[in-house]
Amino acid sequence: MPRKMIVGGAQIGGIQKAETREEVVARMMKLMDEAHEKGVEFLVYPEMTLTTFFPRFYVEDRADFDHWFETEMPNAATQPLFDLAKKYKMGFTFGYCELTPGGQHFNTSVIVDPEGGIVLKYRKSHLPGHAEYEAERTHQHLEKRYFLEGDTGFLVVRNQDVIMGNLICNDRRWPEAWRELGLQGVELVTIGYNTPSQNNLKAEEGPERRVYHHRLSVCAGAYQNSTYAVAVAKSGVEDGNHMFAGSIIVDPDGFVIAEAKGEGDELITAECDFDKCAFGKSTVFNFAMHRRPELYTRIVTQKAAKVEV
Ligand code: ING
Repeated sequence: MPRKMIVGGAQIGGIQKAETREEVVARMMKLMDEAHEKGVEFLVYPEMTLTTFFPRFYVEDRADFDHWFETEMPNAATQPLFDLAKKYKMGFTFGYCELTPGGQHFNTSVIVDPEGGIVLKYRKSHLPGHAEYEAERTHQHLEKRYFLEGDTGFLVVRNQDVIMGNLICNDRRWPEAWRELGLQGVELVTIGYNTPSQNNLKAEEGPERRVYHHRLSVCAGAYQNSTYAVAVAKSGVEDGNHMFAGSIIVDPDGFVIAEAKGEGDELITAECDFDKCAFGKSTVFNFAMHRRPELYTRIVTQKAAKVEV
């Protein structure tokens, strides 16, 4: 039985600080309606889909930003989205900011099956940026201030007969993260991201180079682990701050098979044939045949580079 499925990426244009969860969920549902019309069976939304990218703002007391977090999922604001997906028998994944009953703050994403059940919860492992206000930066990027480093590790789940795994934004730049999923046989890696167009320490670096690095990371990760990847942006302008778009669907050979044209709310789709993952996994990236973990000790024992020459 071939495992073909139309997969969608629901790129979300900027979410302004003043926008309510309900307004954002309505935008997400409009894209889900369009996805259903196009036969999409699994839909990928961005990182922090429900709110503006608030880590660009500094607050002294972190509790002042707890209103950006969700204390339960689904909740009143997101239940209509879960209900619509169940009506369409559509699986989906989206990112949101999680505040646990124990008071921990995570940058989280969930995979939801076509019956509306959460079958995987992942918490962002690699937090970019800094924890304190840094005046020399043109923009703040305070994810290390507002989130704990994720504690789930890299997880996969068999959903809709496909081995799926989540990464979030900065994770896509770390090959170790992809390989952790690859070593579990992953066939679809979904990645939501919010990536500012400017380098806040190197003003001359424009969006072109940053979009290149985004595509390079996703295409390499997909190819080197023989998996599909769907990377979806929250993009456009949020209260005057620009984030690049560039949502893409990448096949197991590392080729882009669908990409967004604009930087607003936009659906991209592609038919994925998940049996195509098998060839790379049984030849070039036959891990059992070719890997040398006994030589890779630095990768798991050493955090920083050590230069001894
Ligand atoms: N954003 C960015 C990302 O990893 C970044 C931060 C941009 C890091 C460019 C390095 C270079 O795409 C988030 N939210 O992780």
